Amino acid sequence: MKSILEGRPALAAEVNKVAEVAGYLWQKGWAERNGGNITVNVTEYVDDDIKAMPAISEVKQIGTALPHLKGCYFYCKGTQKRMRDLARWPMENGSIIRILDDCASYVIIADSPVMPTSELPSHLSVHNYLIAKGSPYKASVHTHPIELVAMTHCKKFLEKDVASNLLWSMIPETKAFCPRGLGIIPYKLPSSVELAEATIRELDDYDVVMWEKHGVFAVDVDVMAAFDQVDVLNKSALIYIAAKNMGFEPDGMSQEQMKEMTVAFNLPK
Ligand code: 2HA
Ligand code: ZN
Repeated sequence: MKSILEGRPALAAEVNKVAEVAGYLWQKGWAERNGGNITVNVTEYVDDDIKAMPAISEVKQIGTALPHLKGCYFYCKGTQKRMRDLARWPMENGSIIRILDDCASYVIIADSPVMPTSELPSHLSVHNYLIAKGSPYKASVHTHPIELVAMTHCKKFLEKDVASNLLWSMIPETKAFCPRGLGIIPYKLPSSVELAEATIRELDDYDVVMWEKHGVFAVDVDVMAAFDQVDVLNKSALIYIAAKNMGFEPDGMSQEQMKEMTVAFNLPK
């Protein structure tokens, strides 16, 4: 069977980026079993032949109407699929879906009828919100980074921007490459509408939000950039832990040094 990626190098490059990131998530220990999910808005790579491709699934309901997704196409990790398998076979562990004109349902169009992630309603709600806002962001990544999740088991790190300020102060690159910091969402049932709604509200102020005692949800222009933001934050958490393991509380960069960074690199806050 011919893959939708054949003869479409730009679309193939986007899907291959998802596979590369899925491999990193597994290697980092952030993607046990089927943990985590990735969706990418690939509408810009869709040609007339793709638009004419028949559905290979029945019509599925999203569970909510998302008016800005009319005619959009997404690559989605499959439900119950493993990141480590997706890393090698992205079109067997994920699929491309078409949102139908009612904006409340979708069909799978390629390559095989792999059902999308259990977090599809929250991922698609986020994409709907990003389009409504005119954002250039096309990718969303949910994963379980060990040290960042561990931090959410401590109440002080759940207060607004306490974790952000600590993580920024561990190494200059974290503020430079994750300038909006880490939003915090108090514990909510995985896959719930409440979690999706809270995530969207928090994405107004942050590119990476932490679901307490569960994992992060990150958005950016592509899947690699979203991964990078989580990676720099978790690197900072590792530096913090390394210092604690050496037996001291790390000093952190001073507020002056952080302000100097914000001005020198023209960062948002
Ligand atoms: O898809 O991580 O939160 C597996 C998950 C759900
Ligand atoms: Zn999860």
